Amino acid sequence: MFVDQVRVHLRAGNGGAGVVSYVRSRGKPKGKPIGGSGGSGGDVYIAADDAVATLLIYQRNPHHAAADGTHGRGDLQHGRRGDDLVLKVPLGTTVYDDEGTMIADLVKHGQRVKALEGGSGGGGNAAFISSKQRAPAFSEQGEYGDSAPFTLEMRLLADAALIGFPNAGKSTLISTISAAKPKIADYPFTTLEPNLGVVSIGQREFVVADIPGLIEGASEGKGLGHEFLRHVERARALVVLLDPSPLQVASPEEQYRVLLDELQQHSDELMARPRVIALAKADLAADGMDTDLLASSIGEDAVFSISAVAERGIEPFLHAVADAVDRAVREEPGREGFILHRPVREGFDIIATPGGWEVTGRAAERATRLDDLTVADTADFVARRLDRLGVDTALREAGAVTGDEVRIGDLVFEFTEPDDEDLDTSGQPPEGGGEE
Ligand SMILES: Nc1nc2c(ncn2[C@@H]2O[C@H](COP(=O)(O)OP(=O)(O)OP(=O)(O)O)[C@@H](O)[C@H]2O)c(=O)[nH]1
Ligand SMILES: [Mg+2]
Repeated sequence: MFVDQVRVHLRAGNGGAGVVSYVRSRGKPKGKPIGGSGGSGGDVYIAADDAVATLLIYQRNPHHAAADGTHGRGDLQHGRRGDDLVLKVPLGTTVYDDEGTMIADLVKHGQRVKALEGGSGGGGNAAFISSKQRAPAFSEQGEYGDSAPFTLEMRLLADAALIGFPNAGKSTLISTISAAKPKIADYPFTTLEPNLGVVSIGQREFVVADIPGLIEGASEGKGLGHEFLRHVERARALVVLLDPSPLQVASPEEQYRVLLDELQQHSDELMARPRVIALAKADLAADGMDTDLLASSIGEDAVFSISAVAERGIEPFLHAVADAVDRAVREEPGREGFILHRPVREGFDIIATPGGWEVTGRAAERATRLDDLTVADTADFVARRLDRLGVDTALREAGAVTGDEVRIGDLVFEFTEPDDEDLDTSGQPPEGGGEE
């Protein structure tokens, strides 16, 4: 089976934690802080790689994660950064985020998009030494790495798509001109999934797609309409196969009119693609149908007469298809691919909850992820960090009053409105107040 869309669940690495550690010397229980910081978690990239042919592996195995950073240690030993995860995908893969926004179109080998950011490592107590804080007794935990589902879609580009009514002989044709061996039968809708085959003619090679048959109303979803048209969209050139068999309900002229009509209904752009028209099953028509007459009655320059079963007329027809593909490649605007760069969201949000308030956002959550909030020093430090971010002011403006419950990440505390005299401070505690 041919997989062209998968949903993967990816996770960036968590940051390692920082630690609290002090130089120990005899008689002095606490010396200089030497707790190392944690390493950051690995990022997640999605990268086009020409050694990967399909998305099949991800359908079987959709969960992937980058490595976590390791924790810091004493003696100022910092943790190691976690290895990045690089998810290799075939050239021509488009990446959608969970909201359905296309974040990248990866068409060239090595082109890649950073899908998720690893968590930062937490600072060790050595990272928090300052003039006011000579021996910080706290360290930070690592941030969680981001995680999210993504949809990968592989736009399989066939060079030419075989278009025709059900039973027109599309599968029979691809089985004679390539190694593809789809099921062939004398009833409509034998082909339910596209089959691709590589055709060699002279020095040239191209990929042909045999797709489900098309009937009147396909553009409104009749038959296998939408499936059909989705695959036609991806082809550079179109091969229209007309079936002169008396078993077809419509004449070749009528078939051509219906086919073109449906293509146009679906998208005007399809009408501009180079196309080659062939009358199939030439061995059936005893007296041979006049293809010149057919061409002029449908307003085209030429109609090829071919028989896949009798292998008649195939070679000139294939040269014409190869020419059409070449023409399409030349006219193609050249897909450069793109990667969407979005600003990292700064700041925080305040959400009213049934029990009180919740503060979300990376900076605010990070500010509270310290190691032991039961230590007074640590709690003070967190309070100052939140104040500096403007969280207190924002809560007050949102209507928080003393006694309301506030949640930030894992931390839950009671809101306290500042005393009047505190209101004119810039968020810094008064000099010498409360420290050490
Ligand atoms: N006589 C003759 N019969 C053919 C030729 N090509 C195909 N057929 C017959 O036409 C019927 C339909 O052939 P398929 O190749 O399955 O047609 P299809 O267009 O793929 O049909 P769907 O997949 O149902 O859309 C089968 O019975 C084939 O044997 C041909 O060149 N000559
Ligand atoms: Mg078929």
